[in-house]
Amino acid sequence: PPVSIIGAPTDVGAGTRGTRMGPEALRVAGLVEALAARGIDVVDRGNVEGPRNPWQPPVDGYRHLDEVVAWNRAVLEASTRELDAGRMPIMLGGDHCLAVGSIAAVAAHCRKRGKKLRILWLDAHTDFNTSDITPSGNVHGMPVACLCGIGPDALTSLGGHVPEIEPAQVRQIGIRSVDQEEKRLVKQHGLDIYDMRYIDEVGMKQVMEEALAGVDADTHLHVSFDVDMLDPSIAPGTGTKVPGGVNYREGQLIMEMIADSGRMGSLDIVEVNPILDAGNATAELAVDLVESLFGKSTLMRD
Ligand code: DIR
Ligand code: MN
Ligand code: MN
Ligand code: MN
Repeated sequence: PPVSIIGAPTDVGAGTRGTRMGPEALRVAGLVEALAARGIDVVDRGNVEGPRNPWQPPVDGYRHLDEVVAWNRAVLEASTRELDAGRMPIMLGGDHCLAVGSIAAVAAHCRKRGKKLRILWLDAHTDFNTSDITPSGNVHGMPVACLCGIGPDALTSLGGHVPEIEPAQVRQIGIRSVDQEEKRLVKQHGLDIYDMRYIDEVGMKQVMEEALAGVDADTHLHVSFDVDMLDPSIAPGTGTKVPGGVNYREGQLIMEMIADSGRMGSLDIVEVNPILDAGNATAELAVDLVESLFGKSTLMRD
């Protein structure tokens, strides 16, 4: 399908500032041109707008909740518009709190069309914290819980359907940092987690086969790509780096196998923080991986 780029330049959900520059970093790295060069009909819709980052400590376990809600509302509206027009939204973050809005839009779209929804959550973190257990108050550590109906009303009911998704629809890949209480919660809710140990043990090919199992012609695949899934040695431009991440070849294989499925209907690229980067290496790597996500491969394969 045709593609629409939506920028969401904010860091209100994070504990380090700078992801507000993520959309521009990805544009400067040539995202739009790379997609156009693959023959894709791509339009850059520019950026949605929202409140400035007030840079305050958490209140009742949330940092900047009102601002997070406002940005997510803007992302929800912009994503819904593209999905209604039959286009594939690519949301450029911004921090990962914005996936509440992008995925709420996709979930509503799937309910309307009677489509199954599968979410691939590519991340070092499970992002399943709540205000009671969060070590930081940063909402970018909470979006999966919010989408599953656990969180503040303003976020869980943003799209008008609670919960927006079931844990069984989610596959998390690249995980290696889960907070103590968060571990209990993801286990309790039965999230399907492919952590780095499992990737080491069975290899990325088997991981992706398992994560994509059951994805069929009636499935809308949403990919939520937090660049901190990648090893910090190749992706230093992000705020919460964790050693021992997905390497370059594993990253390419993830994207190529998603492309082979032919079912991706929406994408988030989040947590790119050019302030922390080596040049613009992380955005450039993200663009390289997105090219694979859209079918660029070394040879023709069948
Ligand atoms: C940590 C970090 N689990 C938190 N989370 C991040 O603050 O909740 N998620 N960085 O992407
Ligand atoms: Mn994340
Ligand atoms: Mn992360
Ligand atoms: Mn994060």
